[in-house]
Amino acid sequence: MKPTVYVINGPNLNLLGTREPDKYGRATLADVETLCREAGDRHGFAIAFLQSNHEGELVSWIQEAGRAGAAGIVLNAAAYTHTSVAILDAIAATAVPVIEVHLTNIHAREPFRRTSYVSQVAKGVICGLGPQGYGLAIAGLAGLAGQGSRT
Ligand code: CA2
Repeated sequence: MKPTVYVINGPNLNLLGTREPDKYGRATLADVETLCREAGDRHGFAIAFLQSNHEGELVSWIQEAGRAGAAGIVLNAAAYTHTSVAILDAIAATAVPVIEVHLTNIHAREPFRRTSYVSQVAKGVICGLGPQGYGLAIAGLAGLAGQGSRT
């Protein structure tokens, strides 16, 4: 069985491609899922692609990835990136490497977006590259798995 990468998306990302295209582009979340599945195929991963508007559900999926022995988590926690100690704690408690992804460059936007609780416990961070950042994160997890590194 292929190792699984969990791709977890936070609040409002279900609206991708339908609103604010100047900021977030025209790709839908379904397009991002297709991109992730293609990257998964290239790197030998099964993909569990998830989105929720609820903080606790994101926490539960991070825990589930840990229990399942996932190869990695690609996490765009959206607005919870900047507020959620619960998500920070869930990542800190898992042995699964987390790559934080943002479509936009969070350092070039409002000052409050420069604070990321996720970055404090993520293995790596990719932002500002749009949907391709998800594919790069999956490639990065493949590189980490090749090194035998899970932390
Ligand atoms: O750039 C990113 O990926 C963000 O995680 C997106 C979040 C934002 O709060 C973060 O600071 C950066 C917002 C997601 C909202 O997604 C929408 C997509 C289309 C239309 C409206 C919202």
